[in-house]
Amino acid sequence: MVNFSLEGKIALVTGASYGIGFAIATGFAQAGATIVFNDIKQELVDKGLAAYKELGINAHGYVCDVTDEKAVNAFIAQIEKEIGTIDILVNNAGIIKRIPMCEMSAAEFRQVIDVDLNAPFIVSKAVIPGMIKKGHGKIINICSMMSELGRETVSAYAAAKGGLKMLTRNIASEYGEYNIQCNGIGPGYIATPQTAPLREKQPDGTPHPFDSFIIAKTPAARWGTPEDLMGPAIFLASDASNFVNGHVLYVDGGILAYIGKQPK
Ligand code: NAP
Ligand code: GCO
Repeated sequence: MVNFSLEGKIALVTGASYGIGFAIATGFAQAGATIVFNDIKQELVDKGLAAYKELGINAHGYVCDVTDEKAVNAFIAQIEKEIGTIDILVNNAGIIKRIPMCEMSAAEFRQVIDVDLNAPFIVSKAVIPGMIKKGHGKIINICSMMSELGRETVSAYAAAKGGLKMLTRNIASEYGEYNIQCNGIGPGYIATPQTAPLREKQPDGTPHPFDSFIIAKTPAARWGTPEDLMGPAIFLASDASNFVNGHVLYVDGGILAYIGKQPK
């Protein structure tokens, strides 16, 4: 019997008070996992805890900035002491800055790289020793369409997500012999707070041009929802994917396969 269950597993999903991380953590809980998550602000951790409770999930929430290596190491040690060794890590926390490259400061570029690429390195490095001791582990990095494609104004984000794809492959290569699988999920365009500015109605009530653009570029002709990512994440977190390693699973409604709707 193929095992998709996460019973008895401890899953850390970073930045999971809401959005994609919250949906993935909810799916993991439905599959039997114990949920641990973090956010930068206590008020968001509290909001997240309440939201999980509303779904009958007793999650463990902590304040931790994933870019702060010292704080992350203390955070992981605290989880291992209070809850147990982490079986599943989802590097979900992320930011984006939509600024034309020549108008973007180096500090702004570095900030995106710090959260979207350096932090997955920092958190994975803190979690892997426990996984080695335990004899198994699952690391899932939340990549992006921008791990494969560029577009105007997202240079830092695309560089980070392209790097995250290669960090995924490198962790898979370096730690596969310890029965640790590291894969990526590449969501398409998903309706969350991060993409809200791209979906805002125009003052005259017509759709945002980017909204129409994505609908034309997606064979499914719709934006994805965070719930669309739950099943793929459970698969990559479960024993059902123990021979899948270094792979980025694109959950994009077919965007990467499609040239885009031909103009009528
Ligand atoms: P979101 O709604 O902006 O949520 C991002 C989460 O990350 C928030 O909880 C945020 O907390 C947290 N976070 C940001 N910086 C952090 C830090 N330094 N330390 C700890 N937590 C931090 O984003 P989303 O749409 O759910 O996206 C989640 C992930 O999926 C990101 O990696 C994103 O790049 C990726 N992704 C999104 C899409 C999409 O279309 N939405 C598509 C592909 C990939 P605060 O609220 O406190 O900042
Ligand atoms: C953007 C969007 C995208 C999505 C996602 C697509 O401005 O282009 O925010 O980057 O967030 O990464 O997979």
